[in-house]
Amino acid sequence: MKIYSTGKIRNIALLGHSGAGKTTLAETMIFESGTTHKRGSINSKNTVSDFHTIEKEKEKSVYGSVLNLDWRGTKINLLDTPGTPDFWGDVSDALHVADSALFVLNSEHGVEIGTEAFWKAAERQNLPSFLVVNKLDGEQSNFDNTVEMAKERFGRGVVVVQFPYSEGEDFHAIVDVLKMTMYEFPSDGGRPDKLPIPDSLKAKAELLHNELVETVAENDETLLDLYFEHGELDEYQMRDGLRNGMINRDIFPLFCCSAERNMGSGRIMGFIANTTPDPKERQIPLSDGNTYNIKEDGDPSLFVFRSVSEAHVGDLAYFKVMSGEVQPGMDLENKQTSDSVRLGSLFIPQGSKRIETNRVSAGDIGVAVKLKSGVSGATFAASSNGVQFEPIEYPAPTIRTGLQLKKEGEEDKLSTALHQIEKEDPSLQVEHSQELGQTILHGLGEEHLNIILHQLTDRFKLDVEFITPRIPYRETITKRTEAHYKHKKQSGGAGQFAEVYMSIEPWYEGIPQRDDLNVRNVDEIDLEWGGKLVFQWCIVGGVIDNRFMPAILKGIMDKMQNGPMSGCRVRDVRVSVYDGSMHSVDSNEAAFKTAALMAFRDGFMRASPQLLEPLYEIEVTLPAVYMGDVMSDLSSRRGQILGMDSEGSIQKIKAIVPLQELDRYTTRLKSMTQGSATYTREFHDYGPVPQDIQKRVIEETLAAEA
Ligand SMILES: Nc1nc2c(ncn2[C@@H]2O[C@H](COP(=O)(O)OP(=O)(O)O)[C@@H](O)[C@H]2O)c(=O)[nH]1
Ligand SMILES: [Mg+2]
Repeated sequence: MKIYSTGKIRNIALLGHSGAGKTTLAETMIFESGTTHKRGSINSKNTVSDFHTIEKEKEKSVYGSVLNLDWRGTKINLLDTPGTPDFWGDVSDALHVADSALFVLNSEHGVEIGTEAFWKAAERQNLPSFLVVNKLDGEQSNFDNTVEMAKERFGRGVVVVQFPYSEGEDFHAIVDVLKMTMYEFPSDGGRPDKLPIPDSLKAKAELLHNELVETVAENDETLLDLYFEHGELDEYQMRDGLRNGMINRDIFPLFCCSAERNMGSGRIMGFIANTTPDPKERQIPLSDGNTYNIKEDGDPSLFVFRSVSEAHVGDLAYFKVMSGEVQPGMDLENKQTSDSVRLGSLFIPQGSKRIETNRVSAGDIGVAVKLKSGVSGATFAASSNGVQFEPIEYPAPTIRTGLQLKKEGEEDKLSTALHQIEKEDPSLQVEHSQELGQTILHGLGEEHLNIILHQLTDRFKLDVEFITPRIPYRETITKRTEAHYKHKKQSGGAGQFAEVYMSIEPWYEGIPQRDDLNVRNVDEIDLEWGGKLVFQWCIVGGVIDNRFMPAILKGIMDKMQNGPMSGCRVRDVRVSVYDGSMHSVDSNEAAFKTAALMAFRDGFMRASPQLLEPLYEIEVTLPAVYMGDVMSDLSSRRGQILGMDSEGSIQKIKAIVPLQELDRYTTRLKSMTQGSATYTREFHDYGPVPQDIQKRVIEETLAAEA
């Protein structure tokens, strides 16, 4: 296994909307570099990157994969990613370990919504980015339109390095305005001939060349001086300028290719090797808020960005070396748990394959087997090295579903399987909700959840199904009532006696004090399930002994956990206990607890109870043409529109929508917009449920209890 120095390594994330050609481009690059001898294709289901059965079935990427190739002495690691927001988890980790991002655009469609979303993510990570316009051989190819859209969305920093000689069926040559030459390809692609730029395109090439040089010069004072002095920048000055412009995200160079016909990938690999920043140049966030640069020497440290389990092998931890050199047999410490581990065999990943290696240098990507606690986000380093890298941030879920076993008896197996899947896919959240009595999966889209179901049935052989997830409703009251309960029981020996009077009222922020009561003690309780209980002790003259106060509070809390109206949690009430009586022998804690519970229940039901439902703030991003449909659908979902915004032909809608109306929303949105829209959501607050739904929920609870 050849070992590369850090300066000779490039980690490139391939990003872009599904179907743009990322996997095909990766396949073409590996082939063109001589790393593989057969070029696979999506249609023949034999690419290096899409090796999972489900990916072959769907003919598209579902999981991220790591490939590598050698381009004239530089090692290029390609982090191929799935292009739909459903599988965003593997995009997050690729963004985290890449040194630059290559955005693949489909010249038949221009900049698509997925691409735009990933661009924003790369921007948040401050990741140097460049672009390639693919599918220039496509019938509907429109290079100029694609470039225009890219400039509109990503700014003037997008600069053309290449344009096609012709597009569509006749695509066979690319004009390069950096090298000022034309590449003409044989009909089956591969190595091009270098030709002078034809006269007919000279003026255009000159114009774009000057634009490119000026953009580079404008972003670098030294280069600007040189440019003024000589009226030109040489190839090396251009490389430096482009690299610095990329690092500062001022410049986004744009290239051309047809991945399918194997035309153009060589030049892109050359650019990656010569010009894109190496791993040492990336500012990596640390847990303590500082940043870090990869170091070639020093104590070894590594960051795990993905964890996968494979039959017959066990857990595989994908890692990037952050300093020094990592070797099998080394003792390292997990910086989160302080566990000490000894590294076993190490490998270099190539799609589904792994090649064993005896060292991995700083900046490179490797795989460790059976690395204890080697979960995604973990830092391992020599015990003397205190470094700890910031964990990867995954997007918030947009969809949820209930999950249940079709027959009982496999609960443990299910829980182990979910635990494993959650470890491998941190974008999935598994919630065992005691409140709802359901297992709820939170994911990034219907396709994402379906892949989880597929794993559970196929890989873990579990007989499971999705069910409608219950809604975590809340109960509250809308007016004040007084309640009284006397608990009295005489059964043989010792009796039970307790009597309480309480005032129950809706609580809200800034509620005035009760002047009519003699408040002796206030307990302001932040409820686990949101909202508050304010408990006031207003007993005078010792009619109820202070020692019964906790039992009374407990009685109220018990009923709040199992609301009087529908069994849902209660929130936002103020209860003032102001009178009562006790018996010197028969009064005890249990009696007061019961009395308080009964009084609370009775008062609550007379205080005009109201059911509340969770509301989410959502943001939908969609092409303007679907605006009408999406808006009217939102209003049928009881949505309250907060605002609209537009960026070119892309629209954004912000709205507050009840969770109940969002449970099938991703699917509906997809079908309404031909898959071109995305949305994000965030919990907003609880709000009152309309009376008809309240009535139905109460009836359902009563029916379930009967
Ligand atoms: N005509 C044409 N088709 C392409 C090209 N690149 C990829 N494709 C096809 O487009 C589809 C999607 O490609 P794929 O590599 O899976 O896209 P990804 O989702 O970005 O990984 C496949 O059917 C490819 O064969 C290209 O340059 N030209
Ligand atoms: Mg793909």
